[in-house]
Amino acid sequence: MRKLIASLAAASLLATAVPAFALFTNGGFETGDFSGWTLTGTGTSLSQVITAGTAMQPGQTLDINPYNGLYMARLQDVSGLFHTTQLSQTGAITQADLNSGGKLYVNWGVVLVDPDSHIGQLPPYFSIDILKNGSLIDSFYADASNRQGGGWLLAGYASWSGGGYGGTGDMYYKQDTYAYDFSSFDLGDTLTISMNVADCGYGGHGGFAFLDGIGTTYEPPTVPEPSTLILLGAGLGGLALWRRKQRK
Ligand SMILES: [Ca+2]
Repeated sequence: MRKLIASLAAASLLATAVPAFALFTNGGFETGDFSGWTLTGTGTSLSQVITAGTAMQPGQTLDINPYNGLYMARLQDVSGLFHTTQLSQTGAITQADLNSGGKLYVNWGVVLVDPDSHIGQLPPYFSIDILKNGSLIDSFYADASNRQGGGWLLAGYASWSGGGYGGTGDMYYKQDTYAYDFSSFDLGDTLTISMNVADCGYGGHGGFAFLDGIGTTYEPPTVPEPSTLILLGAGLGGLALWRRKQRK
């Protein structure tokens, strides 16, 4: 029986893992490392593949766990000092990719420190670039100035110093899914994705990004919404009350 369950589990893993990330290798970081990806920039050594047990950054109060499976990538950390870091991979479009609906998905999140201190002047940011056969074809950009785009949550308070620089301020977090329609691509065209995160341009305010579920099948991120947390809290509270009543 145990053998049967194990083989069923393995079969279902294969069934879901292969089509989800057909375009890219290790699109969910489930190898536990950056295999298949190219990591470049000045924050390379600050970046790692994290699990639910990975320690939070100093000052971070909102725990951010893998969006899909057991692992996800984190680019950079809470420190400033002008880091910029890129994670990229190039894949050739297969028939399976075209059959999948022609969209590329990225579950992303980013924490940006003190985004209002110099609005419009080199704030920390997150961006995604798409290249077709080596030429830039789409760019997505996010910074937290004035909570651009909505959906930003307070994630803690950063207080960092080093190398003659320092930065303090609220840490703002946003999680979303980026979707790119690659129906203009033909079989065999190459698609390069480059995901970038940068500290502010004055050396103080850090930015760090989370990436998971990168592929041609949408994998909903497992992120508890604040409203879900409240409902869960209410549910647990109700259960505790019911238990207390049962005991009497
Ligand atoms: Ca994952």
